[in-house]
Amino acid sequence: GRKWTEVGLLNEELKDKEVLIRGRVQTIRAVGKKIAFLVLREKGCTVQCVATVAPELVSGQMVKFATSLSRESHVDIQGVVSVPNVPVKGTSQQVEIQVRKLFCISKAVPNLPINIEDAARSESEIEKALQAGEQLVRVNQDTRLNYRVLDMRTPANQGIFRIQCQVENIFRQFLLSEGFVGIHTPKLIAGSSEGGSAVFKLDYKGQPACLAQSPQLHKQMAICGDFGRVFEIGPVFRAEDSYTHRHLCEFTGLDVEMEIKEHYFEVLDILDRLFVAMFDNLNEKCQKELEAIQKQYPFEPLKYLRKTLRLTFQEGVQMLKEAGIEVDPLGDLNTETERKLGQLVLEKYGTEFYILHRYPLAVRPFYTMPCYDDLAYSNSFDVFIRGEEIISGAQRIHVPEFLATRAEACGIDVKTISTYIDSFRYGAPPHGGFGVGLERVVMLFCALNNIRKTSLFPRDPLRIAP
Ligand code: ATP
Ligand code: AMO
Repeated sequence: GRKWTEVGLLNEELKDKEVLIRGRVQTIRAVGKKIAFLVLREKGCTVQCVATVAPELVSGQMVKFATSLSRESHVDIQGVVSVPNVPVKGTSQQVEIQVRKLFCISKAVPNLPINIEDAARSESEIEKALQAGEQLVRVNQDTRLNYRVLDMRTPANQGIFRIQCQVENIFRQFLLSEGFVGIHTPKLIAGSSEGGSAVFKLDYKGQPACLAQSPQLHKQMAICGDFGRVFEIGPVFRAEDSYTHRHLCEFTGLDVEMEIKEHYFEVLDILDRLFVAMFDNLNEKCQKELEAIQKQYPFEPLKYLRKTLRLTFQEGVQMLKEAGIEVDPLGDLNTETERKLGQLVLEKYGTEFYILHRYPLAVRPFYTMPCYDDLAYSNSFDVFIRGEEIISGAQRIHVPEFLATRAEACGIDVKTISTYIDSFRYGAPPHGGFGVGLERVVMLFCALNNIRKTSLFPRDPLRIAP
């Protein structure tokens, strides 16, 4: 069979070699009837191809055919690699292809709803172009999401979803190397797993049921089943009723649950090493992807410490107080005070990634273990990147009577979770864990302003298609 070379791998070492490449027509420009310049794109990488009319090379008809191709059509090009004297502007690859043969594999319609080049521009490039009097359409978020298949083709989006895959990959690899077992828990369940109202209700063959708001109950049951340490990567459903920059109705949860011997800090130790390893790996192994994202959405690399800062909730409240912001020491932080605390932590400790622990019990879910020394607080934590929450976790109550009491006190219909509570009646080890929102990790690592940018097909209160 014939062999195709990836556009991203075309370089000077292939000079004078004949290659076969497949990709999309990003742009075409004719110079008279004798030359056509065609930028071919594959997986976000681009190369300039030149078709020049010459005997035994390319016919005039072929140049005409090339210039008739619509943008985004899929083509095969056979040609010879050359190194231009002046570097090509605007392509990722620095070599050129002298076209010998050109085949159209699949045509795109001539009027695309999104122009990929426009969709790939940064805000400052758009401003500059507009000032220079260029005609261009700013591609808004809704248009991008309506035509996501086109939007996905920009280099930044290619980078974002490859990074997302790598986050998931590191999560899995790291936990496997620490003796965790990957599990899958049901997404159709009888009752709400987190309490609260943000639950999708449905009819399960005549019985009331919910879409799981988290794998919380079943990951704990796997601990009761002696798996010791488990993780899950799976969908999470939340019937959020407001439209925000960081809430989706369906997202990907990265969940961890583990036995502990003495202290919930054992969970934090795993979390700490996992995330430092993850950030190191992304910075080291995903440079190309990060650069592609940076080009469209410039951001400062995340500042994080070798050993993650741990502050108690009370210390956080005190820092806010010293900055003139009063918050309820037994209440929760809101989006604004979380952001503010993020700034204060950055100024004082030089990190944009930190753990806040010992939250007031009243603001945590029913399964959270209170602090042994002060029942107003709990063995729980949230983790923040750039002042926004990416993780929640805690030590759990493993005493069934106490668990039932707490569930009732939190207004949960204990009947709907009786099999969960019963799991603790056959001897249950002390345990704890945490849940991470995958889309939030990618959004905040790259300082993106909207979680819809890091969900391939986002589901929010206003959107269930495409
Ligand atoms: P979690 O599901 O763990 O609670 P979260 O990021 O939604 O994750 P919360 O503790 O619920 O965190 O909320 C923190 C703050 O975010 C709230 O005090 C509130 O200001 C804001 N918030 C949370 N949920 C919503 C929502 N659906 N719409 C608008 N704002 C919200
Ligand atoms: P929590 O409800 O805080 O905790 O969720 C864990 C993490 O999931 C992400 N997240 C979301 N991401 C996108 N859209 C949403 N609507 C959304 N809601 C939450 C956040 C959050 O930190 N069972 C506990 C975890 C545990 O204790 O193990 C839980 O679900 O990044």
